[in-house]
Parts: sequence; C-alpha cells; structure tokens
Amino acid sequence: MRDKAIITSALPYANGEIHLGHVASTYLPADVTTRFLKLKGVEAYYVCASDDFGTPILIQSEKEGKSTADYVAYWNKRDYEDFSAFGIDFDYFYQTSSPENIQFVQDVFMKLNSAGHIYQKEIIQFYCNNDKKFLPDRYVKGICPHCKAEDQYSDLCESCGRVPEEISDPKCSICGQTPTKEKTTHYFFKLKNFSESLSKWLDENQNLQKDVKKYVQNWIKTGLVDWDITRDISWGVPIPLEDAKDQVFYGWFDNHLAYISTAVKFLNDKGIDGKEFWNSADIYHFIGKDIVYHHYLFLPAMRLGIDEEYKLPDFIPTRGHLTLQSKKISKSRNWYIGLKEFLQYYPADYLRYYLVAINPYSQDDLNFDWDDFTTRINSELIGNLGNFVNRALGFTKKAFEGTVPEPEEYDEQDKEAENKIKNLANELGALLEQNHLDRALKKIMEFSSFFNQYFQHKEPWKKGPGTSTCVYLSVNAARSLSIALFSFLPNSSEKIWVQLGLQGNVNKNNWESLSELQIKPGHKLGDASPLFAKVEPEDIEKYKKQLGHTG
Ligand code: B3M
Ligand code: ZN
Repeated sequence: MRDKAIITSALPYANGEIHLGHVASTYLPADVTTRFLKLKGVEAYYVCASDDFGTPILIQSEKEGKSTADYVAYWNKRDYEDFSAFGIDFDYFYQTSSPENIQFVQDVFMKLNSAGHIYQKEIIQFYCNNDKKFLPDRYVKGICPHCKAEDQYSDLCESCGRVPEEISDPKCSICGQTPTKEKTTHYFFKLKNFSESLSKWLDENQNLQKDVKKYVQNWIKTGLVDWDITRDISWGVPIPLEDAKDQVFYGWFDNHLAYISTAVKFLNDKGIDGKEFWNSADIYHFIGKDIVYHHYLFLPAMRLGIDEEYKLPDFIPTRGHLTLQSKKISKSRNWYIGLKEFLQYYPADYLRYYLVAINPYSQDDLNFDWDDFTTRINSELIGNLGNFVNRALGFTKKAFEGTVPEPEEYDEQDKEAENKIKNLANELGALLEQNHLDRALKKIMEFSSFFNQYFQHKEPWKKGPGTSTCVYLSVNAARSLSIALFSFLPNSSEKIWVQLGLQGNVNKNNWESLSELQIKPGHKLGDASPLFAKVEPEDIEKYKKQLGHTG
C-alpha cells in the first residue's frame, strides 16, 4: 500500500438518473475503500466525472429541445446530488466534456499518432436511409459473431462481454430497418500492437482479480482487433486533424482519459503536482463487469502507447451486476429503483449496509430482494448493532449517570472482550486492503454480536462484581464500532460518536485507534437514542406500489 491513492469509479453517462444497480457495483465499493484509506492515513482522493459524450446523449438532448451542454450540465448536477445524499463522498466530480479533458484527449491522440499507433482506413459503416444517419455503436443491434447471442448492440455483447468486429444480421435500433452500408474514413488505434505488453502487465500485476485476468488473457490469445476510434457525429471530442474536422472520437476513447485529466486538474488546483502524484499513488479503477474489455485492454493499451506517462492502474476491482427481485434491471421496462427515490423511503445507511453485505469481491451478480432487505436490516442492523450500542450506552446513562466507571480486575470473559477490541483494526484492515468489503462488514457485525452476548452474560443490571468492567469495555467497543463503521455507514458512525460524547469528527481518528481503549473512566457520555427504526413490511408493499413494481 502506497501512502497516496487515487480512486475512480466508472463514469456515469450524463443521461438519466442513478439507480441502485449503479451504486452497488461501483460507487459504493469505491466510497467505502476511499474512506478506509483516508482513515489509514493514506492521502487518498476519490475523483469522478459525468460521461458526457456519445450519440444517445445527443439524440436525447435534441428530443428535449436543450443544448447538449445544458443537458449534460443538468445530469451532472443531479447525479452529484444523488450521490451526495447517499454519502458518496467524491473529492471532485467533473465532466468528460471539460476543457481540460478535451485538451488531454487530443494530446494523447497526437502522441499515439506520432508513436505509430494510429492509422486511417476507409471503412464501410452502417447507414440508415430512413433516419438519414450513420449508425455507430448502440444504433445497431444484431447477433454477436463470437457467441451468437441475439439482440446485442454492435459495440458490446452483453452476453460474452466482447466488442464484436462486425455484428451479424444488423438492424437499425431506432427504426428496426436493415441498414445499408456507406463509405467513410476512420482513425484506428492499433490495439494489436499491445498484445504482448498487455499480457505481460496482466501477468505481473498481482493485484488484479485472477478470474478476470484469465479471460482477458484468453481474449488476447485469440487475437485482439484494432479499434475504430472515430465517429461521424457532432457531439464528442473533436479529432484535432484537418481531414477529420467533422468527426469526433468514440466516447470510449475519451471517457477513461477523464480519470487522469480530472484527477490532475483537481490536484493542480490544490497546488499539488497532479502528474507526479498520479505516478506515485496507488491507482484504483472501480468498475462493473460489463466494461472489463475497455478497462483491461483499451485503457492500459493507451497508457502504454504514450510510454506510461501516466502509470497503469494497480487495482481494477470488478463486480457483478445487481438484479432486482432476481430479474435483470431495465430502465425501459421500469424495473429499477432510482437512488433518489429509495432515499425518500429509507436512510442512506440502510441501503449502504445491505448493498455491501450482499456484495462479494467477485463478478457474481448480486440480488436486491425486498424481503431479504427487511430481514437483514431488522435482524442485523437493528437487532444486533443498534441493539448493542443502545443497550451499552443506555445502561451507562441509567446506572452510572452517563459517566464511564473505573474497571475492576478482568476475568477471562473481560480479557477476551478486550482482545476483540485490540485485534479488530488489524483483522478488518487486512480484509479491506484485499477489497473484501462484505467480509469486513461481517466481521464488524460479529464483533457487535460478541459484545451483545458479553453484555448479556455479564448481566450488569444485577450490579454484581464486574459490572463496571463490563460497562467500561462495552463503551469502548461502541467507540471501536463507530470508527470501524465510518467507511460503511458514515451517518450512523457519526451518531454513535456523538452519543458517546466524543469531541471532533470520527474520521479525524486514525484507523489503528479503533483498537485502543481511549474512553477513560470518568468520561461523560452524550445522550443515547435508538440509531435505527424498524423496516415494516406494510411500508415495503406501499413503496413497491409507488414504484409500479406490483405482481
Ligand atoms: N459511461 C458507463 C458504463 O458503461 C460508462 C463508463 C465509462 S468509464 C470510463 O457503465
Ligand atoms: Zn457475444
């Protein structure tokens, strides 16, 4: 672990609201990790941007009678607000259409061009005579030539994850007609040049997920295909060459470069040398599994192509997709839950808890299930965590007027309890460093459950011997929980902190301090009140109706 880190998560298209599927695989894991790294004392920055370019955005803005700039500005702001309400704490949220990114993309292109990684080729492009336009990417649907899956977009097969060279049985996705083919001249990026260097990088980087590496290596073995980076549309980063003045770059050429341009802009504005920082930091790109191809091949190849002027990522944590009640999320079929809407029903921490708890560090899909959500919140978050904290603090208030008593001599159970506190920082830290956020959260819940039982066994309400030790250790355990939970449940963590009567902010503590018994005898607690309210099945039924998810 380096003492600096830059964390990014896949850039949301400035084209619609953020839903639970987005945050589960990408933004939440990245946020939890950043908060943890900061507590560890790493100089960590979480940067993101809206992904502003591409045909869908152009078309939609036209439909709504807005300029593209206004349209993307609206979604940039709205997305940022929704993320913030969910406790996603970006250090900077910018735009791929920023002047800095446009400049950077054009510079990178020129460098790749002079290094011989770019060539021009006349190609035949699908053209719809009905809609009178070229049909790049999502504007053509057909059969994947690799895995034969039907109904796939021409720029990405959702079934096998590959980018087809040419989709079979093409249809215009606007009007459904079979497109004709027209000639146009495009720039290509010689991805083939990088087969060896990419393969070497994948082999050598031990931090990349093994299962993902394996199939990316397989793609390389079966042969990489050069990559068409030109689009015949008007909304995108202009290609900085005279003979391409009406063309723009493909969105996937410019968007991931915004990881760099955004970080560098943010750091430079802070008076830090952005480039130097980037190259001496751990670089994390959090993504969902549908964009592995782009992040494990295009992105590193482009950085290799400019002589690693900006270093390659150290970590590309890749997670599966969220399904909703075991069915694929689909905006067009209204089978999704908007983040903003969900947060009108339940506090952010409930959702953060649930989405981390069900989310392993793997590409397996995860499922949002209302019944499971209800059970987990009620039994785990409330029955275990909320119960312990409220019991420990409430009892101290009642029996000791909120003043932490002097501990007595420890018996075996007390020693075990003290050891739990002392080991927690290391045990949790190891899991978090390896990206096992779900296991770390589980460990926190086990810790809380241990203390619930410890409290129960000690029966402090009987005021027998050992009562004050039990209270002293339990209050300190609540403090450990407050710090340990900061990455996962920031609001609840702060609440516990305030109820403990502690000064300052939780996150100003270092990670290791969660394993110290810093609350001393004589310390006065704040006011105790329940941290959470129960999830009621009747409410869930009501919300499902509001979402139109009945039956
Ligand atoms: N805007 C969203 C997606 O395909 C896309 C990510 C860009 S990351 C550089 O999930
Ligand atoms: Zn396929």
